Amino acid sequence: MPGGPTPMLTFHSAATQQRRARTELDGGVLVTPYECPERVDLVLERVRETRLGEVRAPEIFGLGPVLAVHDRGYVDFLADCWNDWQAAGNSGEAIAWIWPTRALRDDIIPEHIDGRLGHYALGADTSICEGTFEAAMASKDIALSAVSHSLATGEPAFGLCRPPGHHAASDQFGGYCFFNNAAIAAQHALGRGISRVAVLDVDFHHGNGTQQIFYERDDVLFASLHGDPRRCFPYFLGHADETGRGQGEGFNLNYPMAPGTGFDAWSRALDDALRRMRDAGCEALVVSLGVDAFEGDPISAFTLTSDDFTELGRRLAGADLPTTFLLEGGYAVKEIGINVVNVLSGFEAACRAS
Ligand code: Q9C
Ligand code: ZN
Repeated sequence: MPGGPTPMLTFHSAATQQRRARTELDGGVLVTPYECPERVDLVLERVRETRLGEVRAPEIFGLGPVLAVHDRGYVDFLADCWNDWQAAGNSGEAIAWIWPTRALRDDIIPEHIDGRLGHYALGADTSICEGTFEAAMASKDIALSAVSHSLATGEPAFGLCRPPGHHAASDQFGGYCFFNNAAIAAQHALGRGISRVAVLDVDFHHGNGTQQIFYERDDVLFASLHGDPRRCFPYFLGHADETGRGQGEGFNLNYPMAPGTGFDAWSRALDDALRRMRDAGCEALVVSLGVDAFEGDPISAFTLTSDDFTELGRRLAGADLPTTFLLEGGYAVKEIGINVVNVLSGFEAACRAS
């Protein structure tokens, strides 16, 4: 075709920046969150600078696709949390501080906002502030728009999601995530004539939320490459022996790796995951694209280089599936645009070459 295939579309919305949290509990102090709105500006700038392709606003999908993977009470909690927290007379941002841990009951959801926060939070790292729900709504619309475009055209698409999603479980937020964008997109794909979808999570952290949502299902193959939970967030999920349950047995693949892991070992895990996706007959691919496996990431511990991200893109193109990239983590803010767009242009270059 003259001029080659259609360049990759990026879906973006300024509404993702309505979340501007001021506080993250980190090392016993409240710091400015690593997951900051500038991340989106820099990725967008790089998309434009490299002429990756057109940037489009998302369509509005409402709550239907959210409720297909998240609990109704959880979604209501997120919608009301900031108001309820303020109404209780608090001056700072909403931070969970007590949980239904092993010695307590978790079957009665408290009425008080402090108790509700503990019920619906998986950690204390993620504060809820004004605009959080609105940003999470925009983020899932971006994911849904990207996957819809990819399935309709067969072309790859990039969802510039923020906040990220892969730590969000069916009824819990944390790890900077509220709605599980990748899970929402994968579920949406299944409603559109795809019978099995692969979610490949290359973020440094284990995608605990995506794993939990699909753990007993065989229509979504979830594979995650991540820092060993013995030493890395989220600490309590992501071990290699978590392979799925019931119908889902064999459809959850974890590749935990030691801090310090570089592209050699990391890409062997990647190739194995890609082979398993092929063997399982997956018909579409959703990539949870965190770039915090980067050597310069301030809160992560792998040593991938910017060039390694280009090679990652090339290898993903080898799967030869309709592919949707959704932004997850990546906190080396100065390099985030280069690293994300390297994956996307590596993918495009490999598609053009074949
Ligand atoms: N304040 C994603 O990459 N926080 N989330 C560790 C403690 C948890 C990362 C630092 C890291 C969550 C989407
Ligand atoms: Zn991460």
